[in-house]
Amino acid sequence: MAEAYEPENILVTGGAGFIGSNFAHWVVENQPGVHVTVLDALTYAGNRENLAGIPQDRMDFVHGDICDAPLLDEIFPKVDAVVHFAAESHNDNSIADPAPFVRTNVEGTYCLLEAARKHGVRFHHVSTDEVYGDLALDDPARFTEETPYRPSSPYSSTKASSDMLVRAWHRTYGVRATISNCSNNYGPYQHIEKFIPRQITNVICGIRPKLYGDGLNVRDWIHTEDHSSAVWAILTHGRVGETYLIGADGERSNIDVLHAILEGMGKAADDFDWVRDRPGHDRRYAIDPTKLRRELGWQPKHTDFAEGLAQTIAWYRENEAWWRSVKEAVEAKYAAQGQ
Ligand code: NAD
Ligand code: TDX
Repeated sequence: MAEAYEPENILVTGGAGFIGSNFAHWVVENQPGVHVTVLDALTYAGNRENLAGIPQDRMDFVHGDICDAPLLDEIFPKVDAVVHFAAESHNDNSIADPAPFVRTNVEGTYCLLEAARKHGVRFHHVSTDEVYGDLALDDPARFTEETPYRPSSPYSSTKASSDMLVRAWHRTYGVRATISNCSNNYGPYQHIEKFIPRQITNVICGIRPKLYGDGLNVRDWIHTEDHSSAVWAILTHGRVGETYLIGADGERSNIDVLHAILEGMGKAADDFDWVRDRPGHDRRYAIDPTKLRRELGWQPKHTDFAEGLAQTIAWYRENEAWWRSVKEAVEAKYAAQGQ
């Protein structure tokens, strides 16, 4: 474990999105000496409401774009570290229109790295296991930090590109950077375009859930709160220049997850529609989190998926006002794609 690094002022990009807002809440609740500045463009995926309840003296909110270099020059002198979550994050959107993915994920990360270099700010880059491509269902292997990059989708290829930029800026310019590649997150505040909240809100609305392809694709689920604690462990105790994989041994097929949602919401196991598969759909993701656990002693708290899912279902039931106004448009977009 590296000597502890203790930031006092952190910039959280994408802090009004799903994982970034959960991270901002986690820091405010668990790290009393740390001040958070959120920078978020409030795209369709960002929602100021996600940060409700955070005391004013603990957080500043800046509405702006990570590609705006003059704005970064104003913010960076006030922070010691940036934790970079901002991204276009949805695979299906990247297939329909890749342009915003290249801009935000590649150019945006470049702009932040240049600002970090200029102002001597530490950099934690939040990335995904999708940079490693996919594994066969019968392959005993899991991804490790040594697995070669082999991204499949426009989304994952832009995330892979951003990881490469971070590595180069560390090696060439000495930017003090760490990278984490995490598996699929679930929990509160996730946009209803994503698999789990889409199906939960479908059931609430009386729409049949939609399963792509043969439903056997496997994702390695982790609760977003465990992602937050892992990112904090890497930022404060990780070795500069290193990559850490984050996962919580949560491999499940999509059809198993859907069956758990249907059962948890009182529906029959066959009460869903099979729909068109995602082009280039990755078969299986699986993380070997040995390095993170051994080197940093990190442990997930949410090890019972059924319980985490039940809490997530309850959250979407109790927070209908948070998602209801966008449901129709999300489903219309999917319907136009045959999904
Ligand atoms: P999200 O789509 O819910 O949130 C993204 C946030 O970034 C939004 O608030 C949006 O307004 C903001 N944003 C987008 N473009 C911006 C720009 N140009 N400037 C400033 N802000 C901008 O995404 P998420 O699911 O919370 O993912 C957050 C990060 O975690 C991403 O980098 C993603 O690649 C990574 N990640 C996600 C998962 C997952 O399961 N969702 C898993 C591993 C890694
Ligand atoms: O309606 C659906 N039906 C369905 O079967 C949707 C929306 C998805 N799926 C399938 C596709 C995937 O196999 O469910 C699985 C999960 O889909 P998503 O929620 O779109 O997630 P995924 O594509 O796996 O990517 C997610 O995890 C890695 C995040 O969106 C990424 O940002 C992250 O990097």
